Amino acid sequence: MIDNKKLLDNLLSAYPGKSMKNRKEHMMVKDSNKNEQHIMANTRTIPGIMTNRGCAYAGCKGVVLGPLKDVVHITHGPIGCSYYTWGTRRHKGRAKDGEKNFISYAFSTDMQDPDIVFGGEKKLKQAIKEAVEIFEPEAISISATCPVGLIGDDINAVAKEAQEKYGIPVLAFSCEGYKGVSQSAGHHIANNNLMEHVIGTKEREPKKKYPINLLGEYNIGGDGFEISRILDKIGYDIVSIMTGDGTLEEIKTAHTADLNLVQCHRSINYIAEMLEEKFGIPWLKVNFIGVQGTIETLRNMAKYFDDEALIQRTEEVIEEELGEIKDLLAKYKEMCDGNTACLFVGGSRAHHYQNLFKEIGIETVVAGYEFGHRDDYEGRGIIPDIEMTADDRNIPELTVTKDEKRYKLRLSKERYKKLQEEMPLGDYKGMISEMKDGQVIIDDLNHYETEIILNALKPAVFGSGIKDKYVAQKMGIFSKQLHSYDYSGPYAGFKGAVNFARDISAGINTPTWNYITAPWKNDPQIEAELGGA
Ligand code: CFM
Ligand code: HCA
Repeated sequence: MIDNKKLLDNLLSAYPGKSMKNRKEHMMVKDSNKNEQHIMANTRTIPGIMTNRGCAYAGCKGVVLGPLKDVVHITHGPIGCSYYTWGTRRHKGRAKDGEKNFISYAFSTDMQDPDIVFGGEKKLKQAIKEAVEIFEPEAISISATCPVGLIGDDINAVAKEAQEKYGIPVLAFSCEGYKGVSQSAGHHIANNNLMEHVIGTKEREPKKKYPINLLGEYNIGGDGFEISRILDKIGYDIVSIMTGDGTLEEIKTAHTADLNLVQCHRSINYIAEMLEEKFGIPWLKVNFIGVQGTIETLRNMAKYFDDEALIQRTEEVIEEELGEIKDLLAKYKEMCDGNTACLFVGGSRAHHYQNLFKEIGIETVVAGYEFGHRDDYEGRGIIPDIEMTADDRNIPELTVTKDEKRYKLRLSKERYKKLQEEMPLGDYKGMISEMKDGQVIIDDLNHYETEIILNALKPAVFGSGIKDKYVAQKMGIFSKQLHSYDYSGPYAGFKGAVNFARDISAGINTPTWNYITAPWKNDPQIEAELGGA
């Protein structure tokens, strides 16, 4: 049995003093005997370190805005930035009757050297003109990349002029990559703008009872399709999804829902909070990853709406769905049981997927986020406002002030309090509380640390992203991309759990890994540097 404290000490010992001190604060071994355990997060990566993080532009344009299918998303910047957010995340979108869907396109101003020298606004205006003439979109978004901020192009002025000229919303996002320490700042910028300019601008007649928004679900590999299938089957009225398979038209009406479900807390907590403050809609932390998580979520939702018929229908659907998957899940569990996983994903999946891994008998021994904040690790209750780090402070204050409160909370205070005791209403517990003693949590894991950890612990599966997948696989360790799901999915909900179990059991049980010799095994110098892998 490996002593994880020693493992971390060994890993840290290779760093020069200042870096060691810095990195030490970003890692811990869970120990429930300690009163409080804290972890440093959402701070700048040490320059020179190979991080998996992306930039504010990726978080704004790529993550939050990208899935909105009826909007032409123009990247104002060099073509590489646009290319980086084009398709690889696998957020899917299907146009319903009469809807537009521009998801498969990459729109960019393709800035060149002369634009940097003489300014790029002319090019941006031309790009908007072409987009309107050729595609006739419902709306346009403009996302700024690093050079735009550096040369001072005024995308807000261009957007305003275009909006007046073409009569459609043209939204400008000042999400230059350097605006924060990671994607996280970009989420905040996107959330603020959608709240300020889109949400609440159109009314909607309810289609059924129980109107809800699904926040922080981006339909990666079709997850949102599976979740919507279940919610439709029970009878919920989905007002909007932010933003997977979503449209700006639907988001305009989001203020008409009675409950917000928050799947990825990290990327959308700002909108959830603002919707509660401004429109009185409570939010519930949900988790549609894992069978038990899905069941618990559905039960909490039914309890929230407090309707016997809904509670009964929920139980019927759970039973029916379980009946369809249980034999297959049991079969895959048998093939995976007793294995271990290391998970390193953006800001919520390294937590959410632990449940699903457990359900097929796999224990997560190391987990971490690329860009989670401390509340994603430690829970919301514990963290006071000191959490605001440089990247948060660069962003304008929330647009909702106390005087603007227009709606009453859609529950009595007493009922809200009572429900809070039974479910994560307006609350999020974070990753650490659900991990076991001795397990390791590491923030902003880098490539050096990845190699040391995988070498020492040799998990059966490493759940991570494209930047480190092949490093792991060259070491003979199966790696499943938990960002894009490689080419698979959905993994959410009931049917998704089976897809996941199938893919993981195939990956673990293939004999391929026995035929691989890590390159450093044949190179004594690298072998020594890696500490005797
Ligand atoms: Fe939320 Fe996401 Fe994630 Fe995220 Fe992302 Fe993503 Fe992710 Mo990649 S919104 S924090 S910024 S769940 S793109 S769909 S997979 S890093 S863990
Ligand atoms: C992003 C998108 C990303 C990248 C994934 C990866 C995604 O943050 O820019 O590094 O493998 O999910 O596509 O997180």
